[in-house]
Amino acid sequence: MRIGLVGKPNVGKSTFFSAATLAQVDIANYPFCTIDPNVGVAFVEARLACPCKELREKLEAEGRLEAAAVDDPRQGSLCEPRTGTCIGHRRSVPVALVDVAGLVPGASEGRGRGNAFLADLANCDVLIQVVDAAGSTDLEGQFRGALATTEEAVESVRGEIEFLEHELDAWIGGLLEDGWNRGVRRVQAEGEKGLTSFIQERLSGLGATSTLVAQGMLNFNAVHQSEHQPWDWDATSLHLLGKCMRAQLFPIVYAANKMDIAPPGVLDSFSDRTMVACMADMELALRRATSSGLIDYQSGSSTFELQKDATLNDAQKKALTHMKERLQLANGTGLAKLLDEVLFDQLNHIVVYPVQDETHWVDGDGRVLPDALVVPVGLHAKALAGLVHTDLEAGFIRGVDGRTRRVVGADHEMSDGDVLKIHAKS
Ligand SMILES: Nc1nc2c(ncn2[C@@H]2O[C@H](COP(=O)(O)OP(=O)(O)O)[C@@H](O)[C@H]2O)c(=O)[nH]1
Ligand SMILES: [Mg+2]
Repeated sequence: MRIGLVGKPNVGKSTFFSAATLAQVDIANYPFCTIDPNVGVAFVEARLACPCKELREKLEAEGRLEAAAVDDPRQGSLCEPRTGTCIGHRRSVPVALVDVAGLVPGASEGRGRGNAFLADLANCDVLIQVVDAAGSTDLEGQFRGALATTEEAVESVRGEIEFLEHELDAWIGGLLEDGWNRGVRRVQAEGEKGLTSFIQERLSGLGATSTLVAQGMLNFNAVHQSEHQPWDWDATSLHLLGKCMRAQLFPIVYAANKMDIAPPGVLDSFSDRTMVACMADMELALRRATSSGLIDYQSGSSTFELQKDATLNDAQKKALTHMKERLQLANGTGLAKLLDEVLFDQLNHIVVYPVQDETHWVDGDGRVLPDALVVPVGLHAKALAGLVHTDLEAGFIRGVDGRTRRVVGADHEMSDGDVLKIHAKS
């Protein structure tokens, strides 16, 4: 799972990236991460409470555990996450975030960072386009002199959105057009099935799966009108096909950044898209103030507290008071909200907890609920086993639901918050 941050220069991508990936992690624990400086780990809070909440309730009811102390730093959490944290049963899960710089006119034809830009993009499952909701910069990222009106800002954001879509469509359309006639004629005997597998092959470098391509074809067929056979489709048809495939391969959600200096009402014009108001530089400032022990701020919150023992000078106090007002007014910086929407609404992912012992919810070493995996909704139990270990998938016998203790088969569909014990031949 990789989320790409894209957009024209100077919209705040790197600021967003730094803020979201500030927590230093040992990259070795995150197989999806490379050591590239523009790839990092962001933590997103699971929507449902960590199952360690139920575990605590059960143990307390049985008189085997005292209630958590009022000053418990983990606020009652019992689990021992291998990655991320769990405080007050709020479990965080890791996702990879990529700062994809280099969107310039002609990027799809190799201009600017061209191929490096496309290579970064190819590995992403979903894109967050950071846009300048204040309209403070032009398409090249140059700062404009005066503050924009609402109309100007809306116009400017619209331009940014069209610009990215155009570059992506041109890139994917180009990959399809290349050798299209010869390629498609080759599979003509297989009809629609041959066509979709041909498209999947052409776009395999971009993460095209048969499901994604099939869905793209459905959308394409619903709007495409041509009497011609696929190998005779003209540039217009192929462009439309590229557009439909792009929407499947790279769903885009929007971070309307620089909300602190944006004119009012800009978001109203984009209610047909997933767009969240953001203040990336405030999130970065708040997280930095938290790591230097000045404040206590939880990402996603609309307020923060000063640390009791923090020594602040007047300027710092003033700046923090100002930020607090802004934050409350905006109901948060928007970054946590956006990542939550991307992961759980746009990508329809869930969080599941594989364990080795269905009674105590521990692994072989007695670690409580060590893993929280982000997976697509409905993932089969056997496929989940494969995510834990390839041997577990190969030797899969059955699963046991940690709550109901019911035995489930290989094709059991996982739901959000499930705890599952996996039995496999060793
Ligand atoms: N006012 C305001 N400025 C921001 C915000 N986020 C980033 N910036 C500023 O925008 C400029 C460009 O940011 P940067 O992250 O380098 O943009 P990138 O080129 O898209 O990576 C910097 O001066 C940031 O401090 C924000 O939420 N509000
Ligand atoms: Mg940057």
